[in-house]
Amino acid sequence: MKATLTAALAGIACAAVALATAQLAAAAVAPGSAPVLAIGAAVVDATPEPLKDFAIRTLGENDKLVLLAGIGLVLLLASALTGVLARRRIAVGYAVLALLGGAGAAAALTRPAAGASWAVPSLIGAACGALTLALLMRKAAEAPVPGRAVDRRGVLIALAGAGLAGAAGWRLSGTSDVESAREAVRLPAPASTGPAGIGLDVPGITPYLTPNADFYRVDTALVLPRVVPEDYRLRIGGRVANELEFTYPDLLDRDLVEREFTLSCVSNEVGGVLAGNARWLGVPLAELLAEAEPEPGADQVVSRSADGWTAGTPTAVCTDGRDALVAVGMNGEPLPLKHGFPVRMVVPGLYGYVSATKWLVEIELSSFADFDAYWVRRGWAAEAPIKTFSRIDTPKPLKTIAAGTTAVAGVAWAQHRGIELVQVRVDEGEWNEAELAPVIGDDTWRQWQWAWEAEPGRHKLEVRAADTEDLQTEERQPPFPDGATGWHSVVVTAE
Ligand SMILES: Nc1nc2c(c(=O)[nH]1)N[C@H]1C(S)=C(S)[C@@H](COP(=O)(O)O)O[C@H]1N2
Ligand SMILES: [Mo]
Repeated sequence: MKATLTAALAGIACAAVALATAQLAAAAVAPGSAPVLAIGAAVVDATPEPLKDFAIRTLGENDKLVLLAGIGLVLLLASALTGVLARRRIAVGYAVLALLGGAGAAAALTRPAAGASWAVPSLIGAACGALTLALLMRKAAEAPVPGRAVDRRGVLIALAGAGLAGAAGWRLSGTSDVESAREAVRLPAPASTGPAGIGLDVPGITPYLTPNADFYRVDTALVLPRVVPEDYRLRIGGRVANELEFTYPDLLDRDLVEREFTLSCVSNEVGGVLAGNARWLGVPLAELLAEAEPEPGADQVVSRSADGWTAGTPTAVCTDGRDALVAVGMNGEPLPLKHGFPVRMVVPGLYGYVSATKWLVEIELSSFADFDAYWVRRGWAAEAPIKTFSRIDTPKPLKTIAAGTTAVAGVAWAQHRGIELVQVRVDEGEWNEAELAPVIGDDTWRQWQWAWEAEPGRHKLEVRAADTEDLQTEERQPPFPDGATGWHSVVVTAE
């Protein structure tokens, strides 16, 4: 029993050494090339749509953490079992390490941003794991001994060494250098500043401008891509007359514009919070495209991130006069790392997955016929204008409130069409018109409020909005494939 336990620990120690040395090697190659991250990313890409949707819905921003913890737990159990089996037949241990190294290398090589060197960390890890196994499980000198003798002190040393190497690798492949580069950035003053909206002041309402720290985050990146401004290049190519390339200072030296508008995610459910309103600073995308001169028929602007994610935006939308930006700033700061530092795209009126590429490194003119972007390949709509949405932020669902005058308030959005009307009703009665906050244009969300004389009892509140043309539809639709529809409702009790 005790020998089995030691063997299990030895298995875990070998896996830990393999992963730690791989992490250390990945710090030199690219953070995404570490085997667990590469396998995790491959799993994310291969996960069927309904499961991914379920994960985003139930786990929210913790989905990545849960995935990595899951992989970690599987590895822990598998390596313990391997250790036990390897004591009888050491070849089992070598085979599992080879399998793990091969899987890690293969997963790393299939990452869109990978070069041949991305296989190296997994292979180094597997080799170091195998060496550790050979050292820990020596042939027992005196026969007959059932299986090999496991070097117990060696196991502890291996575990400690793996801990140190892993911590060093993790630190080195982290983002602290990008963080300090970001802190050193001084953004120039905008050449053109748009109007600033003013919010309604109702307790519990979503603020008009979303602070960066509260801004929703959605992306496929398990580790934040590390893009330092010093090495930054934005390439514009594909079907254009002039290929262009810009450094980060090139972009900052241009006439920057600052505009407020709302970004929202296609995965947002009815009542969901995957939207934010910010002040974006950047270069008008239309200017860059005009200099590149797209060829006729190049109807899709494909934007690519440092980690190989892609979005496809209609060229016509990018050049129709709206504030489509190659953005460098968000609410007066350089873009936060999570939101695409140093450069991202943002286009008012389209869901993020077809327009808002973070860690932007390439703009390629193509056509919708020739290229499907990341989520389009997975069945989501190729063109995705934002659907009219309205939400009750206060009172909160299932709250007990005091009967009498109660502020019912929230936000509504229909970017680039604009919100014209918001209505609220109680218990499916008459619709009441809400008071709307003044807005600066059609591209930002609009706060609203309505004073409700709440009678004691349980009530259902419902909201709906209208843009310049249509009333928001009551028909419930899930986010897939082009955005959710339906009215948001909350049930509260007044006492
Ligand atoms: N590189 C990259 N950019 C990306 C994504 C991504 O997965 N990778 N996701 C997009 C999606 S689906 C949305 S809704 C927005 C969200 O931007 P935010 O995280 O800054 O709110 O980013 C977009 N840009
Ligand atoms: Mo999204």
